[in-house]
Amino acid sequence: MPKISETDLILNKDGSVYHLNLLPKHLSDIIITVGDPGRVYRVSEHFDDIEFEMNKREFITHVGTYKDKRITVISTGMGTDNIEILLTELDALVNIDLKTREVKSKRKKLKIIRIGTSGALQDDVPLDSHLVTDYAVGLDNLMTFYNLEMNAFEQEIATDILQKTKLPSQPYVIQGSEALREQFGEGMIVGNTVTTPGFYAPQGRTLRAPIKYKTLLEDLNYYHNKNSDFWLTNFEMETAGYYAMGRLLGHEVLSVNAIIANRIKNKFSKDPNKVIDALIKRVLDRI
Ligand code: R1P
Repeated sequence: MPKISETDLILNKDGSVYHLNLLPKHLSDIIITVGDPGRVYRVSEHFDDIEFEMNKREFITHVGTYKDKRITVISTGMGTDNIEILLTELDALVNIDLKTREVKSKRKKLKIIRIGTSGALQDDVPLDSHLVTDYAVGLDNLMTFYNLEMNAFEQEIATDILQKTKLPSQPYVIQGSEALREQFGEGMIVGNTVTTPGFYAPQGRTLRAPIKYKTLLEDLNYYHNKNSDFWLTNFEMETAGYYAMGRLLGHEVLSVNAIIANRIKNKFSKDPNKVIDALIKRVLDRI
């Protein structure tokens, strides 16, 4: 096995991975991730105890126990660039021998569940609902740097979206873990999530800066693949990165979303924390 160099895999003095600052012993079987670092505390306040805490940039980690189950919760900040770092370093913790810098011969599959917030792209996706992402559609450019393999259906949707909308380039389309959806998604709306490389113009918002794709919201709202009855249901900024990196590295990944805005009705939740807290509790009780 070739050794991975010191600059390809950067380790801290204590042997932990560079950005997450974690060691293999800090990972639970199912890992919860959140965007907002403050949300880590909203998850761990349900824990019976917290055995470990780490703060490094936007990556805040708490490890603790919930009803006899050990759980690691990590924040990521916003955007798929952070998700690339997260998934790569989590994978290194379990699938690379950090002492010899060699890839282990036996691969471990991680289970990762993102608890995020999101805006609805259809008027029948209610404000304050919970939505589990089936397919993610990435409008960001992360996958131009990886050899992601889409199956025939994902490829068809990717091509179709490019043809029917005025998007500048073809998105990547990728399904999340069906096994995790079975475990966590009961009672949630099943949707297809658009992941964008920004919050304002890339999600059709106009404040002061001139924007290029003035009909983006409308185009995504109207997009429909008739053969498969495929609609786009919501917007956020990480899910496609999770699903794609999960496939590239062989991990089970799921994204669940608190719908705190409806972009078609122009409505924002009166109490977003209530919707998020209910989603956190729902996930914790299904682990
Ligand atoms: C934008 O406000 C942020 O909120 C959404 C988007 O994906 C983006 O990260 O998710 P989180 O609340 O999980 O961060």
